[in-house]
Amino acid sequence: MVSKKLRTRSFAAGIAVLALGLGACAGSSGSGDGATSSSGDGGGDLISVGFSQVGSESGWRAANTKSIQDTLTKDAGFDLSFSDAQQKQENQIQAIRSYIAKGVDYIAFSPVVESGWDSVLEEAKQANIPVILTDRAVDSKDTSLYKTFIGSDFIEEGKRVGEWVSDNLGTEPINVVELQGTTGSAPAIDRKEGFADATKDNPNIKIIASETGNFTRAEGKTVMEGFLQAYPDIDVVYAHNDDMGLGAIEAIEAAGKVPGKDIKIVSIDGVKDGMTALSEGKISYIVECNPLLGPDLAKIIKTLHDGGTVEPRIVTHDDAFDQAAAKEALPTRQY
Ligand code: GYE
Repeated sequence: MVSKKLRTRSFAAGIAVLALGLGACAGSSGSGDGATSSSGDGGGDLISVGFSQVGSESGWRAANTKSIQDTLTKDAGFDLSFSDAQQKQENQIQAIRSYIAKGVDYIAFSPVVESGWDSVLEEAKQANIPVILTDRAVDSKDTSLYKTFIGSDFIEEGKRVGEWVSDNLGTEPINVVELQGTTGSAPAIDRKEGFADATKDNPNIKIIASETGNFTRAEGKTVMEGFLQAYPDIDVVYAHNDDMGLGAIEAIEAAGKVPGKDIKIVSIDGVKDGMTALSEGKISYIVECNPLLGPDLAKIIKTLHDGGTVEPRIVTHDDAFDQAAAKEALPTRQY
């Protein structure tokens, strides 16, 4: 699958990657390449951008939304239209269609699931509006339907959690339950795959149950309640994001067990509440997923607008934290 290949082709990290990703070539040839500018030469014109957000399901999403809204401001040269799809693909398709009808200069969106985007992306292409994928991937085979995909390497995130579990908890037999993200979403698919891959050769690790909690705290809690009833011998919870891990903590405590002792929790994101629970010993390990994509998105759009080109895949940098590292990092965390 083309998009899979692109996704696993990860480069070095962060800013360095972005610098590589953005080929500054204002005034270079390739006039047909994307950058539909708003009328005229656009001296003081704002660049209009339609952004379709997944929803407001998690702390990560809140930080991501804030980063985009705080960066794509009028002062910075953007006219941002923003919509929240409440985790529904049909709402996102509708929002994208409305941006096409409005004739925005650029469309950016974080696709709730991987499949089912070809026709609306084709419509954007026909309208000559460049599309930028942020945060999550699509599985469209025709990669000319979007200019670039910027975001984390989710397989790598799942792998890093799996490796930590294998090295630190898998030294004796353990039963793991998995709280998956939204069914069909790139981070749910990839984080599952990465973890499974990193733990498959350790015979001590058994994944005894895996269900979606839709990336929300409430659903994470409900699914964990079910797991606790069905399986008396859970050792580790692997949550695809902090919010579901936090929901699991509530369920574990309500069942009279101690999170971090009786049942260990590992997760992905590194949002404030997750990092706080980590520093308190309730979570054991978190791999970060950087939500601050606004500045990079702004740079990509400006580059395209100036006639430059961008790499088809731009991977953002993620750290990882154990309990001691979380204590140290918390005071200066931005989100
Ligand atoms: O990890 C989760 C959010 O797509 C990376 O979506 C994002 C994920 C994030 O709901 O908290």
